Order: sequence, then C-alpha cells, then structure tokens
Amino acid sequence: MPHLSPPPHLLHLPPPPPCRTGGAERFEEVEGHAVLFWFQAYDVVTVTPWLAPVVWESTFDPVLMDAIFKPQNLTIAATVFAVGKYVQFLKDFLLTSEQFFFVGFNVHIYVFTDRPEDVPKIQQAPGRQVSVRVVPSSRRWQEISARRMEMIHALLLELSGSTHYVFCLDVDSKFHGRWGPESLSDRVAVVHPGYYRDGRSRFPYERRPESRAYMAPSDGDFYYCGGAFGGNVDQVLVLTQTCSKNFRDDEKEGVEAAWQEESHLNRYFWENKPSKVLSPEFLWQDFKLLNPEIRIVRFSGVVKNYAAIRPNV
Ligand code: UD2
Repeated sequence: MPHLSPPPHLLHLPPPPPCRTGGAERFEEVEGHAVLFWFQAYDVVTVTPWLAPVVWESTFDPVLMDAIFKPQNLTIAATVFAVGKYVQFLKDFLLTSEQFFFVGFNVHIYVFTDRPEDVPKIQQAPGRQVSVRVVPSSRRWQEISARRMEMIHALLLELSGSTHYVFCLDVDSKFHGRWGPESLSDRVAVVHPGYYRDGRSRFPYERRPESRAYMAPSDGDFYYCGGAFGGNVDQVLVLTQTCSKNFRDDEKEGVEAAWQEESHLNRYFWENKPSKVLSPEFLWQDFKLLNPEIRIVRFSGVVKNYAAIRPNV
C-alpha cells in the first residue's frame, strides 16, 4: 500500500458499532483521497496447533518480506495445466501473474498443454519466463486433474537443484492481489474457500477405507484445495511422488478417490503437516460472496460452465 501523507480531504467514517472482536483503523486511497477506514476484526486462525503460520492480510509486512527475500535471488516455478478447452484461461492467468505473482522475483511458469500453438505470448518483465510442455489430451477431466501430480513430479526431478520453490495452480483462475514471499515455506497448503468455516464432518475427504486417500471421521485439520499448493522443490517432489503413487495404486484396485488428487493431497497433508498454511485469500472463487474476514482476494477461480469446457460431464 502506498504511504499516504496527512489527507487534505479526510473522510472519517462513523465509529464502528460496539463489538467484542475489536478492529483497526487504516488509511486507504480512494479516488486520489486518503480515506480512513475502520476494519472490523474477525477472529481467524493465524497459527495451527502444530505452530505453522496461517497467512492472512495484515499478519505480515509485505515491504519487510520483499526486503528479506529479494536479495536471496530465488527462482520460483509455477505449474499450470491447460488441456483441451482450458487453454482459453491461460491468457488471463499469465497476464495477471505478471501483475501480482512474485513481482520482482525470478519466476518460471511451466504450462502443460495439448495445444501448444494456442498458448498466448505475453510480455514479461525481466527475470520471468514461460515454458510449454506438451502433454496428451484426455477424454476424462478426472484423468487430467489426477495425472497432474505425476507430470509435476517429472518436471521437479529436472528442476531440483536449480529452482527453489514451486506452486502448482489451477489455470481457470486469475490473480487479483499480491502473492509474494510471505507464501514461501517447505510445505505450503491453501485452505479451501468452500469449507474453511465448516467443521471437519462436512469436509469432502475420501471416506472409503479402500482408498489410500481415506480419512476417518475424526481425522483432518483443514480441508485444503487441489487448485493451489506448493513449497520447496524437494518437498513437493516427495509430495507429488507419494500422491501419484497412491492414486495409481488405488487405480489398480479400481478405486478413484472422491476428488482425485485433491483427496490424496488432503491425506498427505494430514500425515505430513504443512509448514505454512495460506488462508482462502490465496484461492477464492469468483462465484462466492466475499465474507467479511476476506479483506483481499489474491487469486480466484473464474466462473465457468463445466458442460461447455470439460471433455466429459
Ligand atoms: C477442483 C479443484 C481442482 C481439482 C478438482 C478435482 C480447486 C479450486 N480446484 O476444481 O484443483 O482438485 O476439483 O479434481 O481447488 N484441467 C484441464 N483441462 C480439463 C480439465 C481440467 O486443463 O479439461 C486442469 C486445469 O488446470 C484446471 C484443473 O485441471 O484448472 C482442475 O480442473 P477443474 O478446474 O475442472 O476442477 P474443479 O473446478 O472441480
């Protein structure tokens, strides 16, 4: 946020109603004027029971984070799959990543697609690049979604030693706000925006014991999304190897977990706790109304017509 000097036209909003949770004042720029806003503070979890931070707006100082991490000359990879008609989402994904995703860092985006000729060329800042990897088409969306883990694993075997961190992201999404080094850690999970207010009995984990993604009713911390996860390259190598092996072993026994790799990811993070958890600011969904505790949307899934874009329904 830009530093604002004392405002000539200060709009001081009326004091907030009494509340138990408290709040904070903050200047924000609105149409060239500094406006003093009152932010209601809502109770959110900012640290897990195993002492991993949960990253929300105002739990970190972005200027300080950049000052610490930029001199380290890190390389950050991102993987994104755009198979079949999903290639149409690439342009917005790539353009908005330029604006918001690790700005000022070395960023290498790996696009996995069966339509390399349709990958848009975008202008990138120095230190940023896009590479295309050709993958087979598929007649089942479940297979595209599920096979991502093994293809990411193969890529990471190449990147280990030269790339520090990787994030694996859904393509049908856009960046809307800063996503920077505050997200870096060994194992990084994002809390699913659809379930973060629910108790674990409502989480859509795989509930059949015959699957390797099985979660018993008493198991589970958060429900994490498959559309964004990451961490240190060597840690994500282990994660993708484990999840893809479990998926394949299930498949040999005729089992497909309820939410494919997302189910296996949730099982993995139950056994191997994330060292950092990102709040749903890091993967929201455009169709959802904003809840008051979501003060910034950094990355969000676009509204899509599944029947029109998936190879099967
Ligand atoms: C959710 C998850 C997704 C995955 C899926 C279940 C979130 C926000 N999304 O998304 O990560 O776990 O459930 O498997 O957590 N894709 C293609 N071509 C296709 C179909 C899929 O490229 O024809 C890729 C693409 O990168 C897409 C991703 O797979 O973003 C996930 O597929 P989806 O977006 O159709 O799945 P969705 O919305 O149910």
